[in-house]
Amino acid sequence: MKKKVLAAFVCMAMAATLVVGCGGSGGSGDGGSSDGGGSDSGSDLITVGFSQVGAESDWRTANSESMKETFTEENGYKLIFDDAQQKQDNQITAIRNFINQEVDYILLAPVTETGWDTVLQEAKNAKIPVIIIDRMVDVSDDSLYTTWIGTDALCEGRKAAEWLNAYATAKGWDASELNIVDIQGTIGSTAQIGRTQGLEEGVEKYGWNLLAQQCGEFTQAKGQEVMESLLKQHDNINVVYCENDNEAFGAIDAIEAAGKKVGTDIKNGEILVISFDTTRQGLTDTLDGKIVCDVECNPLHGPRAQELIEKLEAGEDVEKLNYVDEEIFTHDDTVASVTAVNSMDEEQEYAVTPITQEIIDGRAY
Ligand code: GYE
Repeated sequence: MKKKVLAAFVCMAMAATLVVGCGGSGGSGDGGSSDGGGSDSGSDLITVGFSQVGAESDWRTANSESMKETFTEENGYKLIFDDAQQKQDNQITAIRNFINQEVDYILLAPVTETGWDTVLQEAKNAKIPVIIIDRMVDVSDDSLYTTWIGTDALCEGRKAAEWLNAYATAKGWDASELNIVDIQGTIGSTAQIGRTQGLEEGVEKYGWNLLAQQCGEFTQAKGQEVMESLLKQHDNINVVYCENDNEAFGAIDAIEAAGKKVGTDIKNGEILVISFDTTRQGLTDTLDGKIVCDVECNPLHGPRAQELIEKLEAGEDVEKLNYVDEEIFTHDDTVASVTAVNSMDEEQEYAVTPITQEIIDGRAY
């Protein structure tokens, strides 16, 4: 499988030409539902049913906004948006509704990887192309979906682990001194599977102590609850690996409420926080030193999904897997770059960027 990077500016350029690009490409139908946003007066809108995981995190909110801003009537689309509230059953029901409504495309951001074969076979039988967004699906037959766009969660985890090793080495910390807890994301989601694996590989490779792994469901509330209980069980935690920013916000609150400090001075009792997503708040916490390393995961998939649909409408081939390029941001400049292997088994060097207010101000989410 080949890697294809969809740079945001290319998508923006595509978006600018969209009105011309998709006019008149109606496909199999306009959909029957009226819950997707306004009147569908024209007959040439492309109807897109999007089954979203939920609204568990700031990342997810930015992702939903990106999709809603992209698939507008002005852009030639009718969007039927369904929030599944983190439940796969709700997603399966939504997909069946989209099939009944004869949408032109089904977009699915799957909560977990498994359990999709039956309903995606139904979509295939109805000849509706399915585009998987963000997390992946693990299906027995790859032809059950047309294409996927999202993040390389395993590579993100490896970047974080390699950064931790480089940081610890630079600080002169012995691997055996690192006592890590892992607040995991929704179990069985691509983001959790990849980020957990990246950490576990680091533990295996470098000999850190992994004290505990517990699910924080990618939410701030659960991240806080889990961290509170972990602090009660272990008095020697000096690294918290949070599998998204919202969990990190909760974990930081729990650490501070317990009278401890977050930061890099682990020899004097501070707890070093690692996170993923690089939301504005996450990066603000990175600037403040509350999070020391935040690995980017970009949620702005609307224009990228739109570009894929335009190609399909034009009868062009699209790559099966479309990974988005992502960066690493840190509080300080101790580590300049890390080398990690991505999901296509390519070893790459990734720059590590010390965060600035300018970078935060320039971010869309
Ligand atoms: O990191 C998290 C969200 O699947 C990549 O889901 C996504 C993850 C993201 O809830 O914040």
